[in-house]
Amino acid sequence: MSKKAFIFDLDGVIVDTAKYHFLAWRNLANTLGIPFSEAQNEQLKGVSRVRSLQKILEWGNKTISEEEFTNLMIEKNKEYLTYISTMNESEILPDVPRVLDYLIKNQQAIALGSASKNARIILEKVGLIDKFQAIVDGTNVTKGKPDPEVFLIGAKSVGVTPENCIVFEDSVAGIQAANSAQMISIGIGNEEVLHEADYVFTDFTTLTEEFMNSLFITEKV
Ligand code: B16
Ligand code: MG
Repeated sequence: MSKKAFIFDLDGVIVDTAKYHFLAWRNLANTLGIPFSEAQNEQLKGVSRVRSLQKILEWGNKTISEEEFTNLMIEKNKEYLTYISTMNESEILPDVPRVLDYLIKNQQAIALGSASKNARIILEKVGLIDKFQAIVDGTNVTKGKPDPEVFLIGAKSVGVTPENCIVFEDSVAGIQAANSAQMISIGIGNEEVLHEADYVFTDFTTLTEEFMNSLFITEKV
């Protein structure tokens, strides 16, 4: 049996930081006179910080200088950091610790594959950083999801081949990234939205030990 690796996305899989991104992006958009809805925030899930601001400006039909763009990104992140500074373990999504501990008990490799440049701070805040053998985040990649780069680096960091990796993701772009990396993709969220995934679970509470056991011996075909 080949060695497996389980790669977790962060926002929407381990914690719900989308609500904090929403508050910070909405403030920024509103100061530019651009309306910003929760539906638009959905479209920014898994999308990098730079690409998110570009999309907001496109929605508002606005062009700004490079300098202003950089300043806005700094401001947005400052506000976002104030929200995440108060995070603690109560913000971990249901049954995430149960799944991580079961994988650890069964000597499985665990890695993080997130677009966020704040991933390490968040994992520290919620007390999960020690569960991960490798952390690949927005500071390690040049191409965002749906490019598979983040997951391929994750696989390499733990010494596992892509077809022996299992990715947990809540965004469509992330599922596409896992699929194009030839990894088993597991969507966490809405089945209709994440229909490209190999499997979909509403959340981790319905992910059984039997299912995890079956993943220990499955390879992507
Ligand atoms: P930051 P994930 C993503 O995290 C978020 O879903 C996305 O909304 C955010 O823009 C991106 O991280 C970058 O985050 O501004 O903290 O670098 O889902 O890939 O864990
Ligand atoms: Mg996500």
